[in-house]
Amino acid sequence: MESFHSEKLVKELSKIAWILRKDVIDMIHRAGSGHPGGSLSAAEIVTALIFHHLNIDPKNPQMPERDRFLLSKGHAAPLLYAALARRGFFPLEELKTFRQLDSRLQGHPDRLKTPGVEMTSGILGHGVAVGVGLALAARIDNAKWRVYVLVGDGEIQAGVIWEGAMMASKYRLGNLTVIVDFNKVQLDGPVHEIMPIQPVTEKWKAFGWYVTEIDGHNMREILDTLDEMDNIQDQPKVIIAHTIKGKGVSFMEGKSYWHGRAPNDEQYLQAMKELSQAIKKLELSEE
Ligand SMILES: Cc1ncc(C[n+]2csc(CCOP(=O)(O)OP(=O)(O)O)c2C)c(N)n1
Repeated sequence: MESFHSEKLVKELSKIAWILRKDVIDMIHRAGSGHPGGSLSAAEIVTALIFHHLNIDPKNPQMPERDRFLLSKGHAAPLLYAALARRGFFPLEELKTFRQLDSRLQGHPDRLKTPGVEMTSGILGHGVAVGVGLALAARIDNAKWRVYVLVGDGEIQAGVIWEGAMMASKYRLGNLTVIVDFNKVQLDGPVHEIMPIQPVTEKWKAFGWYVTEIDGHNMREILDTLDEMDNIQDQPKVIIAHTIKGKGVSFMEGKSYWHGRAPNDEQYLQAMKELSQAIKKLELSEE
């Protein structure tokens, strides 16, 4: 696949993903609860969407022609909030209120509370079906906006995901793209042990979707694939993004223990040190 994205853009976006990881760890540590594993795994995907691919406007979050991004795996809320704040939807300072009573930034996303949040989520499994509804609405309105849904690999064990998948295929919803954060680990163990989803590519294909598999931490690949998906107009599309749960924090990587747990003070310092080092490394590679 030919890439039209400059090295500068790819590096800038990669760096933002790492900054969001620091935000996530900071928010969860401050709150004393939250979900680091599945937030860290999706950092590049969410960055590519919110900071580049989506047609959204932080000054006008309800702009009718905006693209819709649905965080179906709502427990990754800290990542979404950090991205929205850094993109200018609300003040960065507000991230400090994550999970506090009366904060706009609750433990799971609430579309009526937070600017830029398009779907209330946290109860897993609903994003694909909601995405189908929105994609049909866009079609009825003859509107150009697109719908993107981020789901977890454990999440797609839910039956309603596949009801949505059938319907998207029936109506050939070319304006709908699902991204599976395929980090191989769910709440309390490996996905393949709890309820295998493989062969995942074949499953989506059998449901009538256009499927592609990528490295979900490779910014250029993500950007190129999102562009490629725009060229496919006559069927729904799914990107299987291979990722690492807890990506970037050595002691969290690949561990279900870190699915929904806050680091203690010592772990927090270690995590922030590692993430800062990753950012330094990226910056040095720019020179
Ligand atoms: C319907 C429903 N059942 C159970 C839960 C509790 N829960 C929260 S996250 C999670 C695991 C999700 O795993 P996965 O989709 O792989 O998420 P990720 O690894 O990306 O964090 C579960 C079971 C929920 N939020 N909703």
